[in-house]
Amino acid sequence: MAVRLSPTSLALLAAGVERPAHARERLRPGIVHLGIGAFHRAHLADVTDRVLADPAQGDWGIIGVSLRHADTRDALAPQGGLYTLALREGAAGGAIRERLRVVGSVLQVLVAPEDPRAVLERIAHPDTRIVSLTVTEKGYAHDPATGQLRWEDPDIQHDLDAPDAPRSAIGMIVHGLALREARGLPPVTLLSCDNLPANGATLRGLVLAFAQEYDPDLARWIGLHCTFPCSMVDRIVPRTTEADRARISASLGADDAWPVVGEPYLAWVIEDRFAQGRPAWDRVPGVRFVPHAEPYERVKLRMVNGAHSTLAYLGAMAGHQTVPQAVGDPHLHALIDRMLNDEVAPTLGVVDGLDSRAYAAELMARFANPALPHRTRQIAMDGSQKVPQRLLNTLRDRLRAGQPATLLALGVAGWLHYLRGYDETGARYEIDDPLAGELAEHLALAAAQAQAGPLAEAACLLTFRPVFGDLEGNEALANLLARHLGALRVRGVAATVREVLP
Ligand code: CS2
Repeated sequence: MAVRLSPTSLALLAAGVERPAHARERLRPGIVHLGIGAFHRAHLADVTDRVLADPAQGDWGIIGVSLRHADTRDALAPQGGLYTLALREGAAGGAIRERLRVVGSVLQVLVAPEDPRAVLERIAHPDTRIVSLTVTEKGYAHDPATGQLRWEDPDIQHDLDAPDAPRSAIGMIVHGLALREARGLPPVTLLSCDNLPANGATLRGLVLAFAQEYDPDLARWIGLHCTFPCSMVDRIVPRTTEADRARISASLGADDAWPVVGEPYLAWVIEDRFAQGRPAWDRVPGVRFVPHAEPYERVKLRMVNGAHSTLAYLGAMAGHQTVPQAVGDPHLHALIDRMLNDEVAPTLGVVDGLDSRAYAAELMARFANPALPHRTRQIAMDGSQKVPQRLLNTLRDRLRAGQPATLLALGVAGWLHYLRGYDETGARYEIDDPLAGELAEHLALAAAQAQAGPLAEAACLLTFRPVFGDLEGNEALANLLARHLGALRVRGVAATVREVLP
């Protein structure tokens, strides 16, 4: 049996595998990270690990927290927190290049449901200076259209009365900060790394709303002393498969129970507002500190994620399993290219150093990466939480300015069409979305309106407020959706795309 990846087996790994350059026993944990999934392990944890090589940075080790499941802890604990990051891309002659790097910045993983108090104590530990988050869009328990806290969320309700055993990320943060404040400890930085517009400001609004309800004095302390920098992260990180695990373990020369796989590309732009210092993350290529991250976030959400979701919905409906397959479809390729250059890029404003044409071209090449068979259905999940900032904000700007938004509307129609639960080959799938129940009811309501014509159906769809918000009643959008939905249902994705492209 092969040896397990761990601090003691590091020396035995295959030549060419990059390893942590720090003495692990000297590291101290300065960061608590909520939501230690693949995304986090492929950016913040990796970047931090590189910086830890400098002994002066040695107090920025990471304590990871899983808010739901024990699987990451169970995989990483026997490995002393070590795991492999595999960066993959296509190489000449159809070959695939894979670089392996063992990451050693994660010192421990806590599983919140098993011991929520341990997480609170970690947030309230004197060594903790940053609490970072990748909890995905739905982890914020907010209304995607307005950014307001969903008070009706059962976990939020629960957490208001459970200062010792919160379940939600927001509850965990507020109750952890309450301990800090009560103990006279200094404030911390709350760093959101999720794909939300103005993610720091959004997080701040949610934390303060919850804290205000729980204890207004605490809300005042948090508002005055803690900082919530916005950040934009860009790296494609598909879910690790069993084949990845087996292949990586074989090349490593040791078993890694849960490696992560991503693209070489990395961009991480962070507002430099930290309550108690920060790691020198910008020593790593691709990482920058800036005064305002909002313009970069807008580019990323609208270009990368807007295109990704459009490809995912239309691609999945056309029967494409993966993003490289979807973008290899000449119709979808042309659609995304036109959507990015004609409809999205003009909404971005002037962003320092951005050449939107080159950015779009690079993005298409990233999507086509043959070494990353990213599942279209993985990206398609949680549409209610993603579509507003990925497509609808852009669309809203276009419609307000009286500019065409036909292709963006096709992306939105692609999502609505996807919600029917089977693709053009007849294959069925589950709708994985926190609002799946409400959406199903609303779709049924809209379908009943369809007797009065496609426009009546589309107008009814736009009354789904958590997603469409103030776009309810927008006739231009209702017209576009009615047309696209009709075409997608009757003629399918390929014909619809052909028809909309000039
Ligand atoms: C993807 C993102 O799963 C998704 O919804 O669109 O995770 C995407 O891969 C990253 O944001 C790229 O930076």
